[in-house]
Amino acid sequence: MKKRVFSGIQPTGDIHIGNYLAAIRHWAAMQDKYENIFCIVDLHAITVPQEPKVLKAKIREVSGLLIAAGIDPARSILFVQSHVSAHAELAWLLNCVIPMGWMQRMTQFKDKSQKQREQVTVGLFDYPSLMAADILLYDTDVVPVGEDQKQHVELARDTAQRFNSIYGETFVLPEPMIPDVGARIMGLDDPMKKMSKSESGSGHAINLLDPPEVIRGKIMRATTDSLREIRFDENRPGINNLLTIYQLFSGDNKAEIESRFEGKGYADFKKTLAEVVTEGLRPLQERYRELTAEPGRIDAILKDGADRARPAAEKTLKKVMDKIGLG
Ligand code: ATP
Ligand code: LTN
Repeated sequence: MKKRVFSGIQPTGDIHIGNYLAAIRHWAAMQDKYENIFCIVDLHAITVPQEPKVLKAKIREVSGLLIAAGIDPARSILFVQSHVSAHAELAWLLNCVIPMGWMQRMTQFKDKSQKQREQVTVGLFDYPSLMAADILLYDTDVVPVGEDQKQHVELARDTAQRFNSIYGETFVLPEPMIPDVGARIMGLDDPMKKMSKSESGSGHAINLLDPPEVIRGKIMRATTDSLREIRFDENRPGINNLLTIYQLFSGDNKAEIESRFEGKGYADFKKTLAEVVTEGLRPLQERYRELTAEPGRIDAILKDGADRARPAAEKTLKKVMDKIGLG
């Protein structure tokens, strides 16, 4: 029996190389080893304001990018969260089990609510409960995510444990899977901040659909330091981040990379990095163009995905309702 993988991505902003290197790339590579479900989490997206037309278009764009990055709808289930109503229903039931104090400890809520101030919604606070529902509905064993989502996956696991201890064995306990390298890609304009879709600066993130000249411009302008040596060093976050991106796109090891750039300047290194990133993204961008040229293809894949996900989700929901004494 293969273990079950579940992960999600929000259809907001532009998908960037942080999402790709820490999450999407691994999802694609793991497909044969596991049984996979990947979800476009539109209900999570609306925890902050979204323009309806843009949201609709982004759902298709993200789905297309996942397929172009190698997620194979024949081997993995790919679907949109709001197409399976059990996600919202289980989130409510979990709301009634999760202690308020657990949610108050979530660092993502603290960060995001500081930026949003008086516009913060109850949905943003409740985000981790919906995420726990996503994971627990499918008897998930493994949740591959970037470092920033570790705390949320742990909350899902704690919630499963708490529910099981109150109502008896019900949920499988999920575990986060965080990559050793590249679990937290930093912004190019500010290497102290995580690369993020919701950050607006034009030099902040490299997006998967950026053309070569845009990629090159962003990398050439990336913040580094006034030292000269091109070496992996966590105390030098700018150059360290760029080297990590180089490492992941080239597949070379750290020693090889350091010796290749010994005695070279930052400008030379940045030019080579821009080429490696451009070449690394080229096949994905070509596949994306082909895919979006076929009208209706992505919608058909998403409908099929939801139809395949729904029975498992409804079965878990029914089991949970029975245990609680509902229905
Ligand atoms: P936002 O910053 O707007 O919340 P996001 O960029 O974090 O969005 P998500 O859709 O929330 O994007 O995340 C999708 C996946 O990408 C998750 O597994 C998340 O952990 C991972 N991820 C996001 N940003 C980074 C980053 N800078 N480095 C590594 N992984 C990341
Ligand atoms: N919160 C996640 C997206 C997400 C997710 C999930 C990831 C929603 N539900 C379930 C893994 C499993 C994020 O990346 N910001």
